[in-house]
Parts: sequence; C-alpha cells; structure tokens
Amino acid sequence: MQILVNIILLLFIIIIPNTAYAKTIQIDFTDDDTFSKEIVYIDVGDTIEWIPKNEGHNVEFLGGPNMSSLPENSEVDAFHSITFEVSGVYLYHCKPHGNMGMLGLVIVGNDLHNLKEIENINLSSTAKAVMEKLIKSAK
Ligand SMILES: [Cu+2]
Repeated sequence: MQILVNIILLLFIIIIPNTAYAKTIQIDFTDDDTFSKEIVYIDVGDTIEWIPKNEGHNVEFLGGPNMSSLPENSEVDAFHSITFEVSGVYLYHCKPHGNMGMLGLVIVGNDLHNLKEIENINLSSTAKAVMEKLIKSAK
C-alpha cells in the first residue's frame, strides 16, 4: 500500500510541473505594423495568443521544426491562439506587412536545431534584415 502511495506521489511530482504551469503569452498587433513581442521564448505546451489591437494584421507561419505541418494561420483582424507542442524555432509574419518586416520568432523549449532552415526561408530584403536582427538576439 505504501508503495502505491509513493508511486502516486511520484507521478504527481513528475506530471504537475508539465501541465499546471503551462503559460499563455499575449502578443498585440501594433499601430506601427509590428508584433508587440518580436521574439518569444516558451516551453513545450505553452500558448501564444495574438490580440488584434490594431486593424489589418494577421499571423501566417513561414517555418517551424516540422515544415510539412506548420501551425494554423489566422484571418486578418482575428484573435489567434496556438499551443506549441513541438520544440524548435518558428518564424511567422503578417501577410499584408511581411515584406515590410512585420515578423516574429517563437523559440520553443530553447531548441535551435532548425535555425539554419529558418534562416534559409525566402524573404524580402527588409524582412530578411529584421529576421537576422532577431536571430542574432536569439543566439
Ligand atoms: Cu500587419
């Protein structure tokens, strides 16, 4: 009986930190055509919410650890929420302003294994400069 209690206690100790403390981070669309947080570090299981505080923006993923299964894109002016279950680097932009450098990085689980692929994504020169600035601060 004592063993069973110990096992149950152990399971709680292992499981609780991974579930109960999942964070939610909010990013606004700003009126100067940027995301309020351009680079965000989260853990696996955390959620990002994009808040349409200014009009004319959306969220569209350009890259992630699994290029054939990127997180869902959003409609312009829509609230958007993604829970990140796979660690790695994600790059997204706002479709109307992506070429002007409205983009963001999400780094999940401190995992930079796919950073090279992200750096090789085809972008406008302005967007590329913004991405390189973000990546420099991420390294
Ligand atoms: Cu935009």
